[in-house]
Amino acid sequence: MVPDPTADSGHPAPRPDPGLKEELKAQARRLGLDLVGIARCTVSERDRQALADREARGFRTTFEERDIDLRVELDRLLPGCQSAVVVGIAYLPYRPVPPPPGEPDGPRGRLSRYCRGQDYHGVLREKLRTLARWLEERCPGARTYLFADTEPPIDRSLAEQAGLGFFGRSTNLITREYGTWVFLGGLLTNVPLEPDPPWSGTCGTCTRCLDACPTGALVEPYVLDSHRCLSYVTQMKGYVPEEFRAALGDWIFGCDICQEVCPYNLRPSLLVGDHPELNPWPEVGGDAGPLLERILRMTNAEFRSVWQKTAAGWRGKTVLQRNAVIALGNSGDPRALPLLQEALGDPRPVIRGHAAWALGRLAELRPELAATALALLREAAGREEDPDAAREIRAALDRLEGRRAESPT
Ligand code: B12
Repeated sequence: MVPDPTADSGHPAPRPDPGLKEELKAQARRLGLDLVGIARCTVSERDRQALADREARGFRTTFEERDIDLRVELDRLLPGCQSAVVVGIAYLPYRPVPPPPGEPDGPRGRLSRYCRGQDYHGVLREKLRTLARWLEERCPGARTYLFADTEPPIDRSLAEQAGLGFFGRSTNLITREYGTWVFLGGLLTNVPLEPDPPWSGTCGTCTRCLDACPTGALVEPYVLDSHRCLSYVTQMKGYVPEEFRAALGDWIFGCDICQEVCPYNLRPSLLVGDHPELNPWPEVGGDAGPLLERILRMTNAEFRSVWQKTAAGWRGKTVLQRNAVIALGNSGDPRALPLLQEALGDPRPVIRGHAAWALGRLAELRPELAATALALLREAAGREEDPDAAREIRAALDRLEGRRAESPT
């Protein structure tokens, strides 16, 4: 059945209106949307192919819509869809944020820039909803479909088509003004709007992102094996595959390595965002990052009142605490030892299991702690009843005992 573009409004489909596009863009900027461009709602065969290849190679995550047609045929989402109004909001902070005054010192974790302040989804959605209402009032018969990360459209592809930036080899969208530090979203609409020209930026011969990725997740330029990407690893539930634990270093949610090394993000002319709500919160440690001890000991109430309001909260408290345990091991800081001892007695097996690995890792980095770590692990092995946690403890013991046997006395 051919969708009826006049459906549910009672108005005829909106007609081209030459002044509308600039008015709409001005309105978007007034709302604090830093970048705005228009794309046509045509099917991109590159998108379809990229999604099919990704599926075939096992690179799709469970965070994405499975139905490829729904992701590329945009009028399935909004019948009669003519244009995509694509927006970007810059999140590189405009001022430094220190940790809360008087906070004790200790090993800290690193949060990716995208989750240090208020959850961007809410910030972006509110602005987009206001923009949608404006368009619907300004243009009788206008209908809109909002997208911002969690909906089927491929946000970066629409942003590229709308002239906001170009696909870098890291698969991140690189913008002229803010480099990659932008969140993307937009509105599909049945209003016809003149598309903007794409920006033909290029990575030239640069492969810094591919070279810097500690897990080799960028398997080819423009192709990410999502399951190797540390950003994904910090967001997965359950046991983190061992090969990624040391590579995580101090990252406890998300990873910015491929963005930090990008020359487009290192230009002196790079602009910063002016959105205080997206700036790092002191409650999550400001620019210094959160104290791992605080994460490990946080209550459900603290999780709800702080972390759940950032983009680092959606996978729950246990995932964050598991990541903090891994980071403690990687810290090489002797102050991590009593915290890991505590984690080894946690009621959740997944925390005990990672604490065992982390103790082993700490002892590897600080050989003077090996005897204590061994004693703690042997004690834990004697009382552990959960098979997965017991396997982790055994593995940590084997590695430590093996190393001690090898090392000269
Ligand atoms: C699933 C997902 C993830 C997964 C997989 C990421 C991925 N690269 O696909 C994981 C969890 C790993 C992830 C990580 C991150 N994500 Co994410 N993620 C998404 C999500 C929900 C879907 C992505 C998707 O559809 N991929 C599908 C495939 C097809 O895309 P692709 O692999 O990039 O393929 C394209 C290119 O490779 C290109 N291409 C292919 N070949 C060629 C050849 C040439 C010559 C060229 C030019 C291009 C090109 O075309 C393909 C599309 O047609 C989007 C939101 C959304 N709905 O779009 C956010 C989104 C992409 N994520 C975002 C962010 C911020 C991140 C992180 C930076 C977060 C962090 N700091 O930890 C990292 C970046 C990691 C990385 N290098 O991509 C932003 C990106 C903003 C930007 N400026 O690019 C988005 C758009 C969310 C948003 N609305 O703001 N993410």
